[in-house]
Amino acid sequence: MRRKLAAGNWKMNGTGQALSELADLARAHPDPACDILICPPATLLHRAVQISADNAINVGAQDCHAEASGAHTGDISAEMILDAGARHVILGHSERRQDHGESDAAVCAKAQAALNVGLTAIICLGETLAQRDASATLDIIAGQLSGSVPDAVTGENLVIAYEPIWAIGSGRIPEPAQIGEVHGFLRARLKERFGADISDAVRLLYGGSVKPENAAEIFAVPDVDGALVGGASLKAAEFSPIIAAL
Ligand code: G2H
Repeated sequence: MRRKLAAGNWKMNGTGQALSELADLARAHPDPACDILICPPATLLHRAVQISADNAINVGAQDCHAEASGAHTGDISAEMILDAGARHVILGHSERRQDHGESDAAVCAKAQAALNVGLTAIICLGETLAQRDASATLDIIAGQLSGSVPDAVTGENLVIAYEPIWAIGSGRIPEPAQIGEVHGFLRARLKERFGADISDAVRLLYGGSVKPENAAEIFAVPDVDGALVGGASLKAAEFSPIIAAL
C-alpha cells in the first residue's frame, strides 16, 4: 500500500524567516497520516533539515546536477543534497525544462545521479495547453516518462508528479476525469516497463494550483497518491488543510 505524500515546492521563495512556517507545520502535524515533504531553496536545506530532525517533516531539494562533482559553477550535486540531510529531489519541473532548456535526457541523467546516492527522485512531467488542445497529452506524457525516468528505479525511490503546465500557478485545474486519465496511463506505462511490483510502489502526485478548496476533489481521483504544491505550500496555514485532506 502506497503511503500518501504531500510535497511542498517553495520554488525561489523564502529566506531564513520562512523557516518559521516549517516549524508551524511540524507543530500542526506531529503524527501525520501521510508523508510530508518540504522542498525549500537550496540555501535553506540544511536549516530546514535541522528544524525537521525531531519531527515528521521530510526535506528535499528542487534540482541537482547530473555529475557527481566538477567545474559547474552555481550547481549542486546529489551528494551535496544528501550531505545537507535531505532525502528527496525534484527533477524536471516545467520551470526548469522551460527556463533552463532541460531535455528529457538531461532530467534522466540527473535522476540517475540522485538514485546513485540514495535520494528519491520526484520527476515532473506535463503538457502545455496547446498540446492538450491538440489531443496530444498522452503522447507527450509517454515521451516524457520514457525519456526522463532511468532504468534503475526500485519503486520506492521514484515519485512522478503530473503537472499540466497550463495549471501551474494559474488557478485552473483539470477535470478529475482528466487527472485520472493521465494517472491511470502513467501507472499502466510504468507497469509495462518495470513490472507490477515496481509500478505499484511508485507514488503519482498531481501538481498545479492545488489549494485547500480543491484538494479533496483531486485526492479522490484514483491513482492520485498526493500532491506537489507550489504557492499554497508557502504558508503553514494554507498547506495544513491540504495535508489533512489526504
Ligand atoms: C506546480 C506547483 C508546484 P503551484 O509548479 O510544483 O505550483 O501549486 O503554485 O501551481
